[in-house]
Amino acid sequence: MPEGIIVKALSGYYFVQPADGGGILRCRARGVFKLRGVSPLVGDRVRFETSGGGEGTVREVLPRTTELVRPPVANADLAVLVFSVVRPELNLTLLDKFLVHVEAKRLDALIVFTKIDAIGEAPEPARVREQLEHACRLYGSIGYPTVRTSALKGDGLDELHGRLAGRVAVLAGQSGVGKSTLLNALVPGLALETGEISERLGRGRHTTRHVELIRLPGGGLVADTPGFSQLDFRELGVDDIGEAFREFRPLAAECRFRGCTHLSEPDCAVRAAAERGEVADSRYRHYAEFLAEWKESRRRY
Ligand SMILES: Nc1nc2c(ncn2[C@@H]2O[C@H](COP(=O)(O)OP(=O)(O)OP(=O)(O)O)[C@@H](O)[C@H]2O)c(=O)[nH]1
Ligand SMILES: [Mg+2]
Ligand SMILES: [Zn+2]
Repeated sequence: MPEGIIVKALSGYYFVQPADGGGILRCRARGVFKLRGVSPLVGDRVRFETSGGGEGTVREVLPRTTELVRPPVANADLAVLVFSVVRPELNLTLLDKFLVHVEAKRLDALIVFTKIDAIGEAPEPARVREQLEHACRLYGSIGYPTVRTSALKGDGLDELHGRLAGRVAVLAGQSGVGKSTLLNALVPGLALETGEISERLGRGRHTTRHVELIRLPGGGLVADTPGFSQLDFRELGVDDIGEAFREFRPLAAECRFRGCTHLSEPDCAVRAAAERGEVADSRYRHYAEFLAEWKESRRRY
């Protein structure tokens, strides 16, 4: 049976790109769910049958290497966290929150800053430039690669091509940060729908409504996704939060207590490092905030 990859799921149809390079087929997949209890996801490698006229049926979903719930994508190995430096403005709390989820799913992360051409239009451009410098230095020092881009001017696109080649990547970010615009700039001829920022709210208007996997000219696949900014920690364990903060890991071994939460225990190496400025203030603060949020969500559900 031929194999392919689901590139889009819409109104009960799965759009399958055959592995042999043929045209995309529109498939149903009812039997798969009845037989094996799996709902196919974008990114799934599948076996399918053709029934003529560009239609077919998905018969089998092959084992997944990874599985994300939000956005719903299978087999991704790289999360591309997309943050604009203006409109909407840079939000490091949200960035750290995304990183916790990415680490818990054992995906690699790449941080992409967008709209660098528009810094001059910010109310305080110098402050934005400084924030961006700081963020690149901070996340670079923790081990996350960062790329500064402008889809409008073309900055950073070659670097991004290099980082995405051969990967199965998934874009994640708030509405309006420029995910679809970035993909349009990366792929000649691609015309994903993009939307203006709401003047009143200063955010995007949720233009992209479904997940779609795009093939890059340099090899590799990238999923465009609907923007989101609400993420909770309900499905994570308390350890997932601590371990997600990569730079805490070597320090935590030096804490007096095993299982130290780094909040108020004596002889805590993480807190000491934060006090000395060796762990960034924002990172330690977000860690403590997320832990409190996690406790609160456990109490409520
Ligand atoms: N100046 C400038 N504007 C940009 C850039 N990239 C995107 N934009 C603008 O940002 C707005 C939102 O872009 P989209 O690509 O629709 O954003 P998105 O992240 O896909 O949003 P959702 O689909 O709603 O999640 C549009 O008005 C774009 O023109 C850029 O590099 N520079
Ligand atoms: Mg979009
Ligand atoms: Zn500690």
